[in-house]
Amino acid sequence: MPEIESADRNNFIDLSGELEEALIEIGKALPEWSMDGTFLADSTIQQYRAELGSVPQFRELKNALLSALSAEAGGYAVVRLGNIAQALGIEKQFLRVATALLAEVAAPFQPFQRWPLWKTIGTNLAAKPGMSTGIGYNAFHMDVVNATQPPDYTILLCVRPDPLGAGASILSDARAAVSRLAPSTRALLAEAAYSYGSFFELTEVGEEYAPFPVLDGKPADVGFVRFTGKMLAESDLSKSHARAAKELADELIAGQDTFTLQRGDVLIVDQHRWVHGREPLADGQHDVPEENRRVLLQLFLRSPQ
Ligand SMILES: O=C(O)CCC(=O)C(=O)O
Ligand SMILES: [Fe+2]
Repeated sequence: MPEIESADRNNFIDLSGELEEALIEIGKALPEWSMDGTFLADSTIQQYRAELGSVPQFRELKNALLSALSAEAGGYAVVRLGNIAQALGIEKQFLRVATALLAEVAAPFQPFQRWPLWKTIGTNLAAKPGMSTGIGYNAFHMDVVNATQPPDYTILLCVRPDPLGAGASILSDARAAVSRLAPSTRALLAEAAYSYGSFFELTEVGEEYAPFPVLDGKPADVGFVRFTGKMLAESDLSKSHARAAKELADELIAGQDTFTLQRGDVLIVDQHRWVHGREPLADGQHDVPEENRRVLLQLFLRSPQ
């Protein structure tokens, strides 16, 4: 399988060797971060910003990232930090560099109270295959779909891809998919008739939203396409609402981008515009020792109000 099947390469941001070298040095110098409740502390953001400000070419990287995430260009980006990961390992120093970069997009936070800022998503052979740690197809969804204020961005950092070569990421432009639907389908999706999942131990994402409309009628910079393919299988939807959701699911698949994250890749997804998911991991995971299985780290960003 080619590494990128249909993704627009402008969404993939490579760093010059010079910038990589500089960020490796910065990684060794950045202090530990502090949290202020569920958010990265403002003092840390200021400290990290000051350090990055001294790096030649950092401004260009930031501009490339913001432009890949802009409404005009798309809504997701992959920043390729593999060489920095190679030099620093994906441990504290590397995570400080990645956190510093992401803090330039919006405020890093962790709404799941029991997880650290970067939450590990490993591979669990006993998990339901379609769940985040499972080995199956993780259908298109937005994260924290059943909240009144889901995170504005979701971030997935690849620590280790599936060693058997599968588990590609899938991304789809939810706004474009909705625009291809019939008005009658859109009308059904605008009804508060959908629900999915439980809601507990969450902060800074508003209230539980159940039932919710998939289409909230708000402009793309504030509203969401509150969709998760998982509700098709797991929620009790009326026939007509289920059919409307299935039509949206099919359009999301028809327009999907597919690519396999490599070690050190940081995927940033604007949840107001794009949904994400994962192809199944390869067969044979039982023969892969646990320490070699796929691992991602996840965090979220909150845009200024
Ligand atoms: O495994 C993946 O690539 C995606 C995981 C995911 O979307 C999630 O945990 O919310
Ligand atoms: Fe997700």
